[in-house]
Amino acid sequence: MEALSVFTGTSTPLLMNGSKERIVVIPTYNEIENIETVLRKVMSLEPTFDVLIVDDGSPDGTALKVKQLQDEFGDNRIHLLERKGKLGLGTAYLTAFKYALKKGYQYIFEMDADFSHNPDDLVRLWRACAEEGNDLAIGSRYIQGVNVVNWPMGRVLMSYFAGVYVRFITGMPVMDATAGFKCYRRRVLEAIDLDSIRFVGYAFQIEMKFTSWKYGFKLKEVPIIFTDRTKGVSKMSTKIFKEAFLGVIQLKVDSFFKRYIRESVETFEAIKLEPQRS
Ligand SMILES: Nc1nc2c(ncn2[C@@H]2O[C@H](COP(=O)(O)OP(=O)(O)OP(=O)(O)O)[C@@H](O)[C@H]2O)c(=O)[nH]1
Ligand SMILES: [Mg+2]
Repeated sequence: MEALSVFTGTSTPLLMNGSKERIVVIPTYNEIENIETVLRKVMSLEPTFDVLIVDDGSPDGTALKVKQLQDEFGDNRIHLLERKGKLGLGTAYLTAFKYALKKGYQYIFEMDADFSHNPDDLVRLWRACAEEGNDLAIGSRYIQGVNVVNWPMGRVLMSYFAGVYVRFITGMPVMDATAGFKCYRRRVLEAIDLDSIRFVGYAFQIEMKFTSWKYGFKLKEVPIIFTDRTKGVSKMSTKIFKEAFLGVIQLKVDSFFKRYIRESVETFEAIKLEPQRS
């Protein structure tokens, strides 16, 4: 049954079935070696973070393990969306964002399952939004030197120069454009037309930051240390790389023809509000 919503005068409905604060979206494909440890770690954090796993039919039984942990922690703390096949990171996140908005979450996080992102940093990302008034906090590898552990030099250079390239083409002042460790305030995801987001890989991460920035939201890079996965297999491919390379130019060109007007905004002093519809 649909949750009843009460309009509060802001863009955020209060759900009658209990509005929740924080949810961490973790897309998974064959992460059986990491999933239990990462879920237990997130469940132990203070303040509490709920989790939404989007599993793309992992043949290694990742979803089954998630269900066992749901029995232990409750399906109101660990949520699971199962999709039939490997449909890509971008659509996994978009499906998850819609789910999290519908459930009433205020802060929605992106994190990988493979411990490249340290779950303890979720608290720092949340604080950057909740206490410092930012709308999108980005766990950044390149804001204080280069903080990448155990990646081959070629991959570090590619990732670093991807950021330089994105800044050069788009003008967006973000050092780590492909970062996938983030905290969104819900109003960012409410403002963006999620169905218009078209990229799936690293370009998806760039597109979400670029669109948030164009809408005038406050982005903040929070320094993190990124560590290469020690368990499981990488899903990085040259297709993902090509999509990002050409996608950035496409994003910039399209932005000349697009108007970024927020239709539903909350009153917030740090943000210059667009005129609201009566
Ligand atoms: N649902 C879903 N999750 C995916 C898909 N591809 C990757 N993932 C997950 O997305 C997260 C990031 O993928 P990774 O393979 O770690 O990609 P990466 O960090 O660029 O590469 P490595 O660190 O080298 O593995 C992990 O939690 C993966 O399990 C996909 O098609 N669908
Ligand atoms: Mg990874």
